[in-house]
Amino acid sequence: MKRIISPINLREDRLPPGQHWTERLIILGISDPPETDLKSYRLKIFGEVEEPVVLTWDDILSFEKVELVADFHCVTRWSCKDVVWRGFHVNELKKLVKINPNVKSVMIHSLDGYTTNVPIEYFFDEDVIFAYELFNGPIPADNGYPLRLIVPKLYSWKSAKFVAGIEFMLEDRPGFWEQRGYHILGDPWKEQRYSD
Ligand SMILES: Nc1nc2c(c(=O)[nH]1)N[C@H]1C(S)=C(S)[C@@H](COP(=O)(O)O)O[C@H]1N2
Ligand SMILES: [Mo]
Repeated sequence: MKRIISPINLREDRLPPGQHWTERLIILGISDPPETDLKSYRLKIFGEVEEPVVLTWDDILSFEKVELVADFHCVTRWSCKDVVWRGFHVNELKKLVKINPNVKSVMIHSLDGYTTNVPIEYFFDEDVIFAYELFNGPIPADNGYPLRLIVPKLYSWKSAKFVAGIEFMLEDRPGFWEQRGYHILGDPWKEQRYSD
């Protein structure tokens, strides 16, 4: 299995400004986790693509499995070191759909109604994966079962849990927290917590 260590773990200023380390992930979400049955679960890839694609859970398991080790930085100032996720790399999507070359941003849609936007250059990055395992087992319900996006270089509200849709967009558009005052990008080293 291919192993990726996020470059953020290797920075000299590994802990971003205004953050402190915690022992474990703290569960944060807009509601209780949705109930999900893998037999009926579907992942939709749509928007600015030549042909939209709908994936089953078996399709997801057929992609090359990768392991990502990455620190996790929450905008509420806690950070967790060396979290281990397993799943598939975002580049798998490029094999499935022809993406409009003018795409600027991606909106992630989740089963709890949550959305979050990620600029295309942050989305297609070396350390961005869709994870279905956390440490030694399937992702627990509270942490995003069955599938979550992990974007280590941005605050963790961008690491959407319970992912069911990936929408490619020509213009960036704010998601759930971005509409409610969170920063449109969210770089922890620039302390892009809230929009002014
Ligand atoms: N679908 C969904 N994803 C989400 C959220 C949410 O409410 N719904 N909360 C975000 C926020 S604000 C944080 S800090 C992290 C928390 O991840 P954890 O509960 O696994 O620690 O998930 C992010 N992803
Ligand atoms: Mo958060």
